[in-house]
Amino acid sequence: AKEPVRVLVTGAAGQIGYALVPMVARGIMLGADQPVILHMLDIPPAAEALNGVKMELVDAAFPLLKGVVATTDVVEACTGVSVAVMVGGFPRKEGMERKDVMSKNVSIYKAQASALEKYAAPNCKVLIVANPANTNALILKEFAPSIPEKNITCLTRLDHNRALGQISERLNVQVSDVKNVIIWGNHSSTQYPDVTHATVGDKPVPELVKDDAWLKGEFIATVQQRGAAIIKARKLSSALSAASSACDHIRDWVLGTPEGTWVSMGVYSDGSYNVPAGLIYSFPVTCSGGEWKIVQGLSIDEFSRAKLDATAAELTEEKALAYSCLS
Ligand code: NAX
Repeated sequence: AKEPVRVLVTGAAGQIGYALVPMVARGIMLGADQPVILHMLDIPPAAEALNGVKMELVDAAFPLLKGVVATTDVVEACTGVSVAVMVGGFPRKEGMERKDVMSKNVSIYKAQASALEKYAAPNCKVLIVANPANTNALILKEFAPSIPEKNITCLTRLDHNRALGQISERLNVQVSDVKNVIIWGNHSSTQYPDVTHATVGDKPVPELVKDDAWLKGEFIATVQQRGAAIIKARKLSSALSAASSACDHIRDWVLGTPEGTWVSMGVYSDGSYNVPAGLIYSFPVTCSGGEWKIVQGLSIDEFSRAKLDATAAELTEEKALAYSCLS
């Protein structure tokens, strides 16, 4: 039998946490043969709720779950973890300035970076879900210099999966038959959902949809605004789809992407596709042997170029705002 892997979920008393921890405990993230020990972190006002989640995990009697740590202590939470899913953060509240929200998250991610660097297992893989996801990931990277930058990523897989879902509904095909959409850039409304290289079977999606105006207009806007549409309908933000996509992200990263298929991940830019180096930016990636690689050589038309640049510009500005919160 395999040794258990320690998985950290921060913000575990929140609504994504509540959907995510049972998925991890059922082997959806790391595989049906991989035992896990869950480390759940939240802040003191949520400690009692966090303990309730722990009680439910015990009650669910998951065969793969070999232990649960529920704590408000960052050091205890980070100790020995090989996977860290960072869902906890400071939400934007009515009337708050962007800079104030950024400032709160910068201090959270700075502190958690240091704890992960000191106490996590070597080669720990980190996924940031909490918004602003790309920039929180960048801060974590900056304040955990001994964690390799290739180990720090942010979640855009939910946007990727939303794009797959929209194409499958439009073409009335199985979502599992749609492949190779791309989310470029920021997990925000400037993200660029790109189907230029997407396929169903061996056919290009643009040829099947035969409606360029829809692809360049409504499709993009629907994916970009999907988070807001869920809030409007549910009066709560996406949770089950976010949790499921976080499992997809880690699973593909650890176990590999299928031959001929890529996924979208927010990763540290090396300047590929003329995206400024030093941003955490969503790219198409393939994974193998526990490492991601940016898919190279895709053609970028003029329409796409402008979209890639616009979302990069937003991230450059967010980065500057984050840095201004440090001083
Ligand atoms: P909730 O408010 O339900 O849960 C957040 C939890 O984090 C709370 O229990 C809170 O006490 C905890 N928390 C706050 N500060 C903490 C800290 N310093 N350490 C540990 N825990 C802390 O939010 P939820 O709906 O679960 O969303 C969580 C985050 O995911 C938000 O930032 C949200 O914006 C972001 N999202 C990101 C998505 C993505 O695709 N990247 C999509 C879904 C989601 O909107």
